Amino acid sequence: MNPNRAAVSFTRAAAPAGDLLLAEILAGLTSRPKYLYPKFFYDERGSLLFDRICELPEYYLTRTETAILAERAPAFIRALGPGLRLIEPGSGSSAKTRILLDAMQPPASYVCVDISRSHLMTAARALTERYPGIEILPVCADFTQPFEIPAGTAAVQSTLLFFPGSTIGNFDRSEAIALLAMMRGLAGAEGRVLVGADLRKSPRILEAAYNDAAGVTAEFNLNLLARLNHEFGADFDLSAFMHRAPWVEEHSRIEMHLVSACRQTVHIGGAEITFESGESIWTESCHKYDRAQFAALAREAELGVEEVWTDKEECFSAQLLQPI
Ligand code: AVJ
Repeated sequence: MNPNRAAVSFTRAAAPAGDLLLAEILAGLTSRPKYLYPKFFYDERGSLLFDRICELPEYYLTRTETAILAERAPAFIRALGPGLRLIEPGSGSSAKTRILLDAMQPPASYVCVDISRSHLMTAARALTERYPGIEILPVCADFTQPFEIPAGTAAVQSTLLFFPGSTIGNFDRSEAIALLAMMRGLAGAEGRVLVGADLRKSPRILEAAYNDAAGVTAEFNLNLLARLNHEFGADFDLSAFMHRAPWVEEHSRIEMHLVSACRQTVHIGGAEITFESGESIWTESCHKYDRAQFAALAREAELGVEEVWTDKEECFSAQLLQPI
């Protein structure tokens, strides 16, 4: 009998959050340029496709970050001692988090926050089995909106906000600062924020990572349209849109787009959306920073860089931040 079983309250995670908001979708599709938020990628199939992206030879991010964390995180986590509360916005399958959970000393808790309910629940169940000494507290929420942290039963001595994967790169400057400030607030004056940030590098390497030879990233991007067809009875013809992911130097980011191959009209939620040939839906930005740019960003959120953990090639960084 697992003593923490009762602590994993799946009803707590039952608040509506993962469901697409038609209003948000239509606002994006009727604006110029057309856009959809990357959070919409993560339905069940999208979450699974993202997990496959993480295994691709070209997608160096996950494997590099995992190696950095494996090297640096255990000693850091152990030094924080018992009573640690780990909070992760956008936890997905929580794969990398296990490196941290392995080093945590009971009593401790892990608040995993994700927009994809099925993915969150599967991960939370597995973690409850694997970590009987850690209270697992899943929250199904869109972390770009206010969400509540469940109280839990373990006494909290310190809080670590964990935001890996370069998810921070999906947000433009003001949104990224707001998110970092939100995390600083949750961490508290004595807490820490650990953020994974992909670093600027050769455009060739970056473009390969988002245009993989096996076409998984294209499938992930196009799945957004499949999702609109399923969930809103839209009539997107997936074969009439092309995945494009160029490096845009001026903004230091990869931009993911779905480009219309012809002039066409699509129906969704009672609206008619017309695409010119070559017109795109902007689905994601993946900003890449250098050390100084990231430190400046963090500073705007009143966070100082305590340490930067990186790999030999300085491909990826884990930025350990503290309130200033
Ligand atoms: C989940 C935001 C880290 O920006 O690299 C992967 C998403 N998009 N391939 C990223 C993504 C296309 C990914 N993050």
